[in-house]
Amino acid sequence: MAQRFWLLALLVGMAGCAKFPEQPPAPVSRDRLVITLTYAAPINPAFFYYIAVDDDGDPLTGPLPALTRPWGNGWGVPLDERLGSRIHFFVEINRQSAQVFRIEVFEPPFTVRLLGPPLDLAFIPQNQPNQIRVTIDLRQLFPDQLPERVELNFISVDELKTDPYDNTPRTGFDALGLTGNEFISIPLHSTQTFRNGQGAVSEGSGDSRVDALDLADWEVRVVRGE
Ligand SMILES: [Ca+2]
Ligand SMILES: [Ca+2]
Repeated sequence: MAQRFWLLALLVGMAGCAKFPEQPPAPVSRDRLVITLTYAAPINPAFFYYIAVDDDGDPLTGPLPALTRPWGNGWGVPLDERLGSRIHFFVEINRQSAQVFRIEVFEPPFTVRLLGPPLDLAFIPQNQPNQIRVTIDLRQLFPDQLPERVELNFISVDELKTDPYDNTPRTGFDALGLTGNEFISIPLHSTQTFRNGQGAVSEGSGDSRVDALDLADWEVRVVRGE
């Protein structure tokens, strides 16, 4: 009886194998963005650091920070045709961790979908880091087809402004350009590195009231299929 049971178990096991062959692990995407952000002072874990991405193909629109009412999603302006602002994806870095989100509804309260953590997150140096390096899997954002280019902004804020009646302008922030109202347009067609100062947008320290929010330098490395 016991023998019969084992034979049956073996047969069931084999049937299981035949039905569900072991799948090789899905290959990790080789299409990536490696973004390095350097701040004027060590990162404050309580502050919010965003990499905002616009993929509409229009280099004249891009992610802008929310500096006055209405407060957008608390830190950025997901959609405003008059300002030329658009944010479709973003990475949020807070409390020493990072998550990637997609904005799904372009109306308040700007419903988002969590896509998961980025491929990699590093704080450099380990002690008192003033640099954040995020590696984004481009296929996590664009599973079907990569856009020709994306517009990026690096927006850091000391708090999320969520009170719609809050009339005080934002003071603790930084983003690209002297006023924060600039962004960069990065082509994705080949492996290339883009650095601060190469194009029209030059970012330096001294344009934020808070050193831990003051973006001093950036680098974007596009990696395609290596
Ligand atoms: Ca755009
Ligand atoms: Ca700055």
